[in-house]
Amino acid sequence: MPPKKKEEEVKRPPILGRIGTNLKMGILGLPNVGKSTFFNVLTKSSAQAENFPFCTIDPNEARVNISDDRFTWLCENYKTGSKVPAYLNVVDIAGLVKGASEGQGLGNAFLSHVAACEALFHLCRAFDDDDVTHVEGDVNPTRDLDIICNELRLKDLSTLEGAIEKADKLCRADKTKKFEHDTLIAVKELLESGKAVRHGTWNDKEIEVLNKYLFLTAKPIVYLVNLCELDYIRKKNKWLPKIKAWIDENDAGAVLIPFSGAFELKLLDIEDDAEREEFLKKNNTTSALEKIVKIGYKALQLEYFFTAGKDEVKAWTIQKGTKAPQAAGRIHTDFEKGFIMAEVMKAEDLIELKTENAVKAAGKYRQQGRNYTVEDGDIIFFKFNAGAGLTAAKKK
Ligand SMILES: Nc1nc2c(ncn2[C@@H]2O[C@H](COP(=O)(O)OP(=O)(O)OP(=O)(O)O)[C@@H](O)[C@H]2O)c(=O)[nH]1
Ligand SMILES: [Mg+2]
Repeated sequence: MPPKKKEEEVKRPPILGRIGTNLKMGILGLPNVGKSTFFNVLTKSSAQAENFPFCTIDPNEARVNISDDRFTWLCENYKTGSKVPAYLNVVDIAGLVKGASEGQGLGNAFLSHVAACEALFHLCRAFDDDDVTHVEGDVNPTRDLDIICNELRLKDLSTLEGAIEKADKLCRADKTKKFEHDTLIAVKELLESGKAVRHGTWNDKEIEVLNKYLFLTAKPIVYLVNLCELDYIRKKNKWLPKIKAWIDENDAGAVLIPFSGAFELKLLDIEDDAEREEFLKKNNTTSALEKIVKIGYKALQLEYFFTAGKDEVKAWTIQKGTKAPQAAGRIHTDFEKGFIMAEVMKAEDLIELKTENAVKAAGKYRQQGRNYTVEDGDIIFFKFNAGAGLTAAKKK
C-alpha cells in the first residue's frame, strides 16, 4: 500500500458542484425570451422556436465545438488525420414563470431540468417587438432577473426544509452528523438574506455537504442579454447599464454578454463565407457566439489539455485543478493506474518556437510527476507502466 501522504497529494481540491467532465450548460429564462432561438443558432440545431410561451417543454440537448486557434495550429502543424476538439454541452430548457417553485407553469418539471445542468446561461430579453408576447406584459429585464433568481432561491429553501428536518433527526442519534446540520442552517440563513449558495464562503468540508444537495443557486451563471439587431450592432441599449448594475449588486463578478438572436439568425442564413465576412465588416461587428461558448465552458470549471501527433490531435476535457494521473485516466484507466510521469509543453510555447526540439532546447519541455496540476492548453505525453494497470485490476 502506498504511503498515505502520497494519496493525499494527488487529491484535487473540492469544487462546488457536480464532479465530472460531461457537464452541461442550461439555458434559463422566462418563456418566450428567445432561448430556443439562441440554442438553435449556437448549436446549429432546429429546436422548435415559436411565438408562444412554453413552446419548449422537453429539454433539447446538443453540443457545440469550442473553436481554439491553438487546436487549429496543432492540427495544421502535425498534419494530423483525426481532429477531436473540445465540446460544450448545451441544454435548451422550458421557460420559468413566477411561482414555478410552487408548481406554476411547468413548475417542478422545469426546475428538475435546471437541476440536471451544472451551470446556466441566464438569458433575458431586452429587445422590443410588439409581435412577440412577453409573459409579464412588457420588456423589463431586471424585473425578469429578479423573478427567476427568486424562484431558484425559493426552490432551494423548500429543498432545505426537508433536508434540515432529516439532518436534525440524524444528529440526535449521531452527534457526528451535527456538522451537516449546521452547514444546512448556514445555507438557509444565506438564502433568507436574499443571496445564493454560490455567494457563500465555504470550506472544503462544507462543500462536501453542499455537493450532496446540488442546490440550484449554487450553479454559476453567465448572463446573456438578447438585443435587437440594431442595438447589438451599435453596442447600445438602455437596459444594458441597468442589467450591469443589477449584476454588480446581486451576482458580483458574473459575466454579462450582450448578443442578438435575430442578428445571429441572419448571419447563419448567409451561407457564403466571404459574403458573411463582408456583412460583418460592413457593420463593424462580429458574432457573439464563440465568446459565449468559451465563457460557458469556463463557467463549468472545465478546461482541456491536448494530445498531439500525426494520427490524432485531441482536446481532453478535465475539471480545473485535475492532477496529472487523473488527467491521464481520461485517456485510459491504465494510464492512471500505471502513471509514471507526464511530459508537458505549453501549446503557446510550441506555437511560438515552432518545433518540439526548439521547445526542448529552450528548457520548456518538462517532466512532471503525480502532483502536477494540469493546466489549460498543456500538450501532454504520458509515460506509464503498462503492467501496473493489469496488476491493479487483478488485485480488485
Ligand atoms: N425580434 C426578435 N424576436 C426574437 C428574437 N429571438 C427570438 N425571437 C422570437 O421570440 C419568439 C420566442 O422565441 P423562442 O426562441 O421560442 O423563445 P423561448 O425562450 O425558447 O420560449 P419558450 O420555449 O416558450 O420558453 C419567437 O417568435 C422568436 O422568433 C430576437 O432576437 N428578436
Ligand atoms: Mg423554447
